[in-house]
Amino acid sequence: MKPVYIMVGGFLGAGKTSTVSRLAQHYMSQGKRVGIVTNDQTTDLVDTHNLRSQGFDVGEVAGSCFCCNFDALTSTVETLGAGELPEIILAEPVGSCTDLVATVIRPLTEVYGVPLDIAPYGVILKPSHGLRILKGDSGSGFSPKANYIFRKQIEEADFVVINRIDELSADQVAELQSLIEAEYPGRPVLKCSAQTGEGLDSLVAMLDQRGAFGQRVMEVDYDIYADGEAELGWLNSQVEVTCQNSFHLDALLMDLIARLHQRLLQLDAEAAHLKVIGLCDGSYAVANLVSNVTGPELSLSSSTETNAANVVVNARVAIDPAELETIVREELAACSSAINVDHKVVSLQSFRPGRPVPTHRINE
Ligand SMILES: Nc1nc2c(ncn2[C@@H]2O[C@H](COP(=O)(O)OP(=O)(O)OP(=O)(O)O)[C@@H](O)[C@H]2O)c(=O)[nH]1
Ligand SMILES: [Mg+2]
Repeated sequence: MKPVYIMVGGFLGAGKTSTVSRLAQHYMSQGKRVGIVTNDQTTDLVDTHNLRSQGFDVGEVAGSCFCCNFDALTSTVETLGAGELPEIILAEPVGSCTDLVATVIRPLTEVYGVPLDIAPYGVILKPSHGLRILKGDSGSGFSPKANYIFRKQIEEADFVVINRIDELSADQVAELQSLIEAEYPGRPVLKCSAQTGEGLDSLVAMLDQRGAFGQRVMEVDYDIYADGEAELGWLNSQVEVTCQNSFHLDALLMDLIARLHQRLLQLDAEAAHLKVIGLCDGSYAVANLVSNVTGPELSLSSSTETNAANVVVNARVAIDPAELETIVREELAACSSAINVDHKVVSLQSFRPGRPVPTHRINE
């Protein structure tokens, strides 16, 4: 049997990692061997720490996206499993990438030497930005160029998943569905909650289908795509937090996210996704901000008091990266001093993503 390759696409903060985790649990509960590949423009990935902490076999492509470093994707796939490729490979591309059918799926079929069974390509739709972007609201939080990426992601999908239905009204789900169907006909629309697991069965059934999938190659204006991606300030950082007494890990992460949220609101700088993971002694917590209107959320509580933690911060915000770095450094200092803990920034990278230059592009 060829390993099944399942790529879970979607915009920054849409719920890709949460969905990958659900799918991995599902396939492992069926006795299947599962491997995951995460991806980011630089090192120190919250997603990798998060998925590894859940016990999954995770390989990481850090430093460039799957499309621009296709060989790193395939060589990372080959590190998964103990000497034998997993039966299920789940891959999460960077949430600001598009054109993945032409630059990843087709090359996996036509260039890569290892035969894979490629599942239909699904894109997770993020309601907070999706509703505003699909309705054409000028106040989507991002510029038309970033919105272009969001739309292109849906255009190339075999199917679309409206995520977070646990917090949407029936009217909101229906509105999103009709907006998707009107603009992108022919893509089945699933409704799921990666948080509660609702709709997972229909997602698995969709991923089991085979046929004319992974073939929606499209025209992409790489100038608009590059400008849209470069609008985002990107920051990854790893921080050591220590204290003579103990502190609440969850409270520290939530305070940091809440402070950063306030700063972004003051600057009218839209968060695409701010995520922090705190790790200590086998315990971990995750806090997120997926849009300025949504507000901070503790997506995973550790309920832990500790005197030392490793905190990883990943921020993707429509702001100048130097300004983002200043804000993150200031708020790390502020939330540390508020509870009398010491913090040391061990590593920090902030930048705008460079122009995407795919290794392969098969678009006929
Ligand atoms: N309420 C609710 N929250 C969700 C759901 N799916 C994901 N989230 C939350 O949304 C946030 C982002 O989820 P992720 O799975 O990290 O999103 P992502 O697409 O992997 O994000 P990036 O990798 O940064 O692009 C987290 O706080 C999740 O807990 C859902 O179905 N319902
Ligand atoms: Mg993710």
